[in-house]
Amino acid sequence: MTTPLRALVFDVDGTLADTERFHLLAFNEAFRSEGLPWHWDETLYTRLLEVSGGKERILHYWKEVRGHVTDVDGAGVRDTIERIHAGKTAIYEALVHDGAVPLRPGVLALMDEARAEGVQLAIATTTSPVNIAALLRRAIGPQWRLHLPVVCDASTAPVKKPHPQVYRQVLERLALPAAACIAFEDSGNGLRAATAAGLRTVITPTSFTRHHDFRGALRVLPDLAGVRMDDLRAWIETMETAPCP
Ligand code: XBP
Ligand code: MG
Repeated sequence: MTTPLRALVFDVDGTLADTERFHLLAFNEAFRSEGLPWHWDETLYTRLLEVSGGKERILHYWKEVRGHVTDVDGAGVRDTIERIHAGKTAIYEALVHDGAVPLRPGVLALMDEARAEGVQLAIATTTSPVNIAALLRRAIGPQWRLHLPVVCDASTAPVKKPHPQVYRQVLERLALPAAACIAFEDSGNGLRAATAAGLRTVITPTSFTRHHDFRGALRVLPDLAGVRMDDLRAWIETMETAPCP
C-alpha cells in the first residue's frame, strides 16, 4: 500500500529558478567592490558549486584555489568572508528583485495543482532567506509565503547539503514521514541530502549540474513542464512495485 502523497519539497537554486548565473554575477561584483583580484568564470563556478553554501564556497576557493588563506585586511578570514558574502547577497537581491529570474517551466503549475488538492508545499535550500524572498516575491507575488508555509534554509540548517539536516527539518515542520513527500532538486548534493532524509527525489538539472551523478533519483527530467500530480503518484507506485534488482 503506497503512502498518500502529502507534500512537495522544493530546492531553490537551480530547481525553482535557474539562479546560479545571477549568484555568479553577484559573487564577482562583490569581489570587485572589495578590491579582491578574484574572478570566477562559469567553468570554475561549475566546479565550485560542488560546495554548497556561498560562504563555504568562498572559503573553499580561498583555501583550495588561491592556495593561501591570509587576512586580506586584518579582519580575520571569517569576518572577511562574512563581509564579502553580505555584499554578494545584497547584489544578488537587487538583481533578482528586478524580476530578472523567472521560475523554471512547470514549477508554478505543479505548485498550484498541489495546493488545489491540499498537498502541502515546502522549501529545503542551502541559500540565504533574503535570496528566497527576493526571488519568490517577484516570481509568485508578495503573498508567496502563503503558498510555501514551511521554509528551511541556511539560517535554520547551517550544516549544508549533501548533509540531510535541512530536509530533516522540513519533515519535522511538516509533521510528515518522508514516504509522504517528494523532493525536487537540481544537483548531486541536493539528491544526496534528500535521499539521506528518506525522500524520493525528482531531478531537473541545469547547465551547471547536468554532469552530476543522479543515480537513485525517482526521475531525471529536463524540467517540470507538463508534470502533474498523478505523474508523481504513478512514478512512486512504479518505484515501489518495481522488482528489486
Ligand atoms: C544552492 C547553493 C547556494 C547558492 C548561493 O542552494 O548552494 O549556496 O549557490 O546562495 P540550493 P548563498 O540548496 O537552493 O540549491 O550565497 O546564499 O549560499
Ligand atoms: Mg539547487
